[in-house]
Amino acid sequence: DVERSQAKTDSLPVEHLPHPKNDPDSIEQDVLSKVSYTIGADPKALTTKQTYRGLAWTVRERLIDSFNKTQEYWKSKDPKFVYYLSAEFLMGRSLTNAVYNLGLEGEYGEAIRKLGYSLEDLQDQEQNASLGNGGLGRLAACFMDSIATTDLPGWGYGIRYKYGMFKQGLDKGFQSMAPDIWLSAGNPWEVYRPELAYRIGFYGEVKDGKWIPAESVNAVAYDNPIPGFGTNNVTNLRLFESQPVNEFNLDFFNEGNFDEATQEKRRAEDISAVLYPNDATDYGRELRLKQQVFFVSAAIQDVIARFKEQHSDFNELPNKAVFTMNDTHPTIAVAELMRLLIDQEGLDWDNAWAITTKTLAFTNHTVMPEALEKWPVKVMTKLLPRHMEIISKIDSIWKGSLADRVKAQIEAEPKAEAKAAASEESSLVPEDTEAGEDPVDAALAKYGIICENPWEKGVKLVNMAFMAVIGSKSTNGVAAIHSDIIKHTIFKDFYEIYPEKFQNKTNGVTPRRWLAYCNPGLRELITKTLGSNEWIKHLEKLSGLKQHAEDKELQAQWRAVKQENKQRLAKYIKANVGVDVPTNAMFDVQIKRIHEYKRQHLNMFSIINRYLEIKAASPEERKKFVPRVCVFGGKAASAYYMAKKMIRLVTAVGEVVNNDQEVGDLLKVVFLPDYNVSLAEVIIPAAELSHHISTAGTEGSGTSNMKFQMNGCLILGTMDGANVEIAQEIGKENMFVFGVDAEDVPRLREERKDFKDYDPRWVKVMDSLLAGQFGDAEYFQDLVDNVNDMTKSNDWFLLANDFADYLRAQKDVDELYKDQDEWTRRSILYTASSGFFSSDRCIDDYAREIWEVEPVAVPSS
Ligand code: H2P
Repeated sequence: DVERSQAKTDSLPVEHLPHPKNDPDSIEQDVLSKVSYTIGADPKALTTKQTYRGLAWTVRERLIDSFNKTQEYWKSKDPKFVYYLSAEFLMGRSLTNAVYNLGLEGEYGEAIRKLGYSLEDLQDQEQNASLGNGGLGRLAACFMDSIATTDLPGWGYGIRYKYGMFKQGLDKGFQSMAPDIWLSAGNPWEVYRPELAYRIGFYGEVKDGKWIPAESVNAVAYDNPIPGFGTNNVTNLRLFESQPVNEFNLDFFNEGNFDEATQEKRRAEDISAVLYPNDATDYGRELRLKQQVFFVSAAIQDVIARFKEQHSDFNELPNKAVFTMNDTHPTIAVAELMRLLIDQEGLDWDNAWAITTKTLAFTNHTVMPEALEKWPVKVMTKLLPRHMEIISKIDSIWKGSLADRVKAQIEAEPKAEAKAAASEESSLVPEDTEAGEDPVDAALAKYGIICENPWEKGVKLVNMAFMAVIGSKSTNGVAAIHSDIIKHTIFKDFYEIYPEKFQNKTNGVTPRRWLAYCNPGLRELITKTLGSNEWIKHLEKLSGLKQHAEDKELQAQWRAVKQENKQRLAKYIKANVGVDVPTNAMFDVQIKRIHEYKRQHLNMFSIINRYLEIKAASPEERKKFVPRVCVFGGKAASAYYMAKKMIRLVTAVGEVVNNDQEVGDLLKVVFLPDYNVSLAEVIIPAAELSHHISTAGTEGSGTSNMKFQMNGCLILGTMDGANVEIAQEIGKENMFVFGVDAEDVPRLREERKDFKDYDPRWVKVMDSLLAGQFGDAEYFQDLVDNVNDMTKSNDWFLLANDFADYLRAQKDVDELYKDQDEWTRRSILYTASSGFFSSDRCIDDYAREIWEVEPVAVPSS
């Protein structure tokens, strides 16, 4: 077997391979060599792009060098690993991050200078790896950085989407979408592993307990080395590409049947083509499920294959591996791990179940119903017949135990009392059991994995989140308030049965990318003030800044850094959307996925109000306004009608306001298209005020709030998600807090039908929109109706309710901004209090309290 035979390397000096040298001259030589022999360019006439590519290949070599050593060392130690399963990894660019994390910024800086460039020039040539949508994917990327930095044996697993999610543009102010062709110039940050291919089956039938898929693809691996900071460890993000088993049908082709000749290839490639294909069609929905089982199966097969290299007893698996299911997308892992253990490894059901429930962990990131996936049993049975069998069995065992519990409860308490006690904590008997309905049936209908679709009678669904809770060893939320909410709402009864399974892990972000590298001015100032750069790895050390917060000299330097960052952003705005923005104005930002619960439209309504107030003011009064530049960024999901309208609202208002001579520099409104990691790295350091204004109880955590905080940007927010903990760290009085509390939301929603208490300013804003002051009144009609017309909708996210208090908070912001010393003192305090929100802290919490994985640092050789 030639393919499997080993090359005769015994006599070769493999130990003495020429490891790359890291002095500037060697790096420069290396770049020229890569440019010539890898890129094939003429080193005497290099373009910036070619120089970037050559340089990136040199960094890649250094990464791989440490990557190989790390993997080899880990193999020799055989520690327990965490595997992070995620449909999204929003990595952004790699160059700067890799050079700095490898600790080679000085050497590379000099080598690049000799070539006539700066690191910034070259990094701008790199395409963003936008394999994610928003916070969920960026959190996964931050976690990879922290897993590597804190020396944890841990890998990420996901999909190598060929076209990312989509590239967002603006077409006459409306969102336009195009494929994100991010791989067009090749990708030096990945290592293709054609020899690592796993077979993934779909459709077909189960005969005598054996699944015979009707369609199969290969999941082929690409490794993305992830360097830690201040360590030798370089870990791995393994992404899979879907490839056909049979690439090309020559017979069809020769018959002139060209389409069919490549049909299998196209169907296979669809699976790893785009993130979140539009799920408005049946094929789109099925494709999403295919994607999920595709990467989950490949990942688990891969882990089992490596496990078997060193072990033969599967009872050892939970001591060697733990999988985190990042939200519901990877939750098919419960059925897939069961299937592989039973069908391929020959374990019996009970043994497989015991292993599965010790090896999987589940993180819930949101209570939004659209993200709590429920797959129709019909779709699941067609696409994954064997999985469906397993799920049905899990469900029936679960329902059996649930029925026993309910019966026991009913027997323990007389009926009337059982009903009364059903209200809060201690009963599985559903509160809303209808008269005559059997309480056991009612409980099973409510908490079963397989349940009836409430909107379509007779249609059965698989509740993936319920399966995840039942099939894993722990379930956690991503901020204290969110973890509490899920225990009392979506997973209430599971919490009652398994209180010990539920945990909180407040999110964090990596201070490398989100402070040290994106804000070099502040990095230098912090390091100078603290006398060391240890804070980059131990973020809690930032608290040392507190004692300097009132130092006038530091405040002046702090402001100077912010001013420089504002200028950089102003330049970007001018270059990309053509608007001149004054850099003496307050830079006021809201950047995140566009969604009604995140309430970008609430922000817009307050901007319209500001505009109307400026217009109504006399020239003398206008001088009192604090000038603002309002910046928005974020994508609307392809099938999300209202979110697209929210984008148009920003651009429509911008078109009027930015061209109004009377308003001049007092107000500018810009929407920056194609918001991504690199753009965030420009916006966040420049921001002075940021909005985190979701209706209380709706945002899982938020992570941009943490990034803004680290960069000394003040926060205007509701008591929601991690805002609550940020307020605790900085002192609530230092944050601009407004809006109702989460516990009041259900009641207020009930009362909405009778809401009449509209603030007069709200009425004016709505009227201005409906009168067409910002163009096309008809287009904005349903956006307005949704929040303003209780006969048509009920303002579910409580905009009208929170509006007046929001304006009050905005006023506080303006007043404080006039006192620049106090503003800067708070800004310093924000940064100083951000230590808790490092993803290093968060990962450490996961490692100790859920994963039970310990650091294994590669020693320096
Ligand atoms: C989600 C939540 C955020 C959370 C993030 C990471 C799904 O991200 O909504 O509140 O911080 O996961 O846990 P996003 O909305 O940004 O896509």
